[in-house]
Amino acid sequence: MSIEHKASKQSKLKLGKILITSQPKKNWGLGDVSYIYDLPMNDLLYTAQWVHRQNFDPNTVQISTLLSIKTGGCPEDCSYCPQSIRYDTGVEAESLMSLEDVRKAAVEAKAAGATRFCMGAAYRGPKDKQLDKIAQMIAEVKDMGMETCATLGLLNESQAQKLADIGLDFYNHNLDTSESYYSKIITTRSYSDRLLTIKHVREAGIKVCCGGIVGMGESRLDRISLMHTLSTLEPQPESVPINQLVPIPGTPLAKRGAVDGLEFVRTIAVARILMPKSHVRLSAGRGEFTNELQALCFAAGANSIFYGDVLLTTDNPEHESDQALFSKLGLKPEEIQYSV
Ligand code: SAM
Ligand code: DTB
Ligand code: SF4
Repeated sequence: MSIEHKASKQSKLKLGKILITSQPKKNWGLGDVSYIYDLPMNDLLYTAQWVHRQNFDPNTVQISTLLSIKTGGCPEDCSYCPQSIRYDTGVEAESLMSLEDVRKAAVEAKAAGATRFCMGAAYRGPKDKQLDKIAQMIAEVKDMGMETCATLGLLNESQAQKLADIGLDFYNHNLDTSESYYSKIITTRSYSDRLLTIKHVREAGIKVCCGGIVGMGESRLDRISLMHTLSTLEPQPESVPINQLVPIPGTPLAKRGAVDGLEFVRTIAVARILMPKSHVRLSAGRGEFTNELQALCFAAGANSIFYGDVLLTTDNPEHESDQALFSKLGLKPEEIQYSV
């Protein structure tokens, strides 16, 4: 038996001068975000749980599965990435997968319980011919009754429209970090390039999946700034992946140590409070988390995971261990909510 999801009938919470409601707010100030981030942990977790319960069943987690449809050989210089051609990481460049192979992988993901299938390509941005092939993959996966997501790099307006026309549900394009730290991580494209792609996706009518990475050597202020930028996108992204850096030998960030687990939990809780209706996803790095840390992240408002033994090129927790964790925590997979 589970308890009533709504924590209380209160419609707001007061945190000092800041009013927390269960609805998305457009005008978060950087000072507000900083105040929330620095709250005593128990107050932060209570607030995040309160917001979460106003909007979601707290025992339900959305399940996405990733497939790298075009691996390696990417010309960009993202310092964290195993797929950049600039770093010697051992990831071989491959060509775009065939439609048949993508179909097989999607059938397996669906059988394993995924409700969203996310196709990733190591491109700066797709060429139109490549996009035509990917559009066919999206159509096939949709026909199987799964939600579709793609992450293909930069898109122009007409490319975003083409993906919308085929029925793509979500496009993932991360801001990765704060605007000021960004140039220390990537030089081959700018923060404004990223924001422009997100605008094209949004204007084409595709739902936005946008988040970042913690543990790249950024300060807490950079994490606060990233959360502020994400939460002031209008409308807020429907899906917010929070990655812990997976340090890849051969990349400039190979030697970065993970952030403290409790700092990661704070980032999740802040995302939940600022973006009350978004799915907040535990993304890369989960393989290094203990069950206890994952449980705290769910308590802080995370309600989505990547499920399956690999992410794009790196390991994810094995599906058996995720099933055991769900069982221990009494979590269940979210069903697809079709919009009409
Ligand atoms: N090439 C496309 C792009 O850059 O938008 C799509 C794929 S890219 C791999 C998607 C995201 O994965 C990146 O924006 C980054 O946030 C995340 N990512 C890549 N490598 C990572 C790593 N080593 N650790 C954590 N996150 C990583
Ligand atoms: C996101 O934010 N994380 C995912 C997905 N979006 C595409 C990718 C994580 C990649 C981790 C490194 C790898 O497996 O290559
Ligand atoms: Fe990796 Fe994407 Fe950057 Fe290419 S654009 S290096 S695939 S994160």
